[in-house]
Formats: sequence, C-alpha cells, structure tokens
Amino acid sequence: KPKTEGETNVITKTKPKTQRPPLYKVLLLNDDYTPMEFVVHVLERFFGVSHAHAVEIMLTVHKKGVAVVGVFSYEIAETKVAQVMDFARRNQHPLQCTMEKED
Ligand code: TYC
Repeated sequence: KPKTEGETNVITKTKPKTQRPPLYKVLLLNDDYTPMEFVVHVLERFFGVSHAHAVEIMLTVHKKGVAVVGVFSYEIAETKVAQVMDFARRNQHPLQCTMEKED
C-alpha cells in the first residue's frame, strides 16, 4: 500500500533482557585503633591486591573514612566480610568490614 502523507512506520522490538545477579560492594571502614600495617595485610591476604595497591586503599580509608575494596556476587562478598571480621576479632582489632548492594 502506498504511503499517504503523515503516515510513519515505527517498528517496536522487545529486547530480551539477560538476567544478571546483583553485585555487592565490600566496604572497609576507618577506626582510630587498627594498625595501618594490619589493614594492608588484610587487603593483600583477602582481596589479592599488591602491597602498593593495599597501601593506597588503606590510606584512602584512613583519610575518607570508608572505601570500596571490591565488588562481588552476594556469596563471595559475604565470605570476604566474614573472613575480614573474623581475622580482625582474632587479632583484637576493631576493624569493620561491611557489604552493600550495588545500584
Ligand atoms: N586509622 C587507622 C590508624 O591511624 C588506620 C586504619 C586504616 C584503620 C584503614 C582502619 O580500615 C582502616 N592507625
């Protein structure tokens, strides 16, 4: 059929959305008592970062109060938080580690 004036063909396609699991940020919090070297060790040990990067992250937390140390699936994030909290408690440091859903 020939197009008449003012007639427009609009094709609407529905894109199938691939479902991805939500991600969680693992946060490290500053405090006045945990030694800087302990925090650096925690970052190397549980987050697999280099010594230089661990120092950088630790100093960011020390100056800003908090920093994201990694983004993981719920289960991995939960494990990291538990490992850090357990290690801090066993060494009698008040270091706090938490997780938060990514927007
Ligand atoms: N603020 C601590 C100090 O001066 C060092 C520190 C850094 C503690 C990072 C916790 O997540 C932390 N000894």
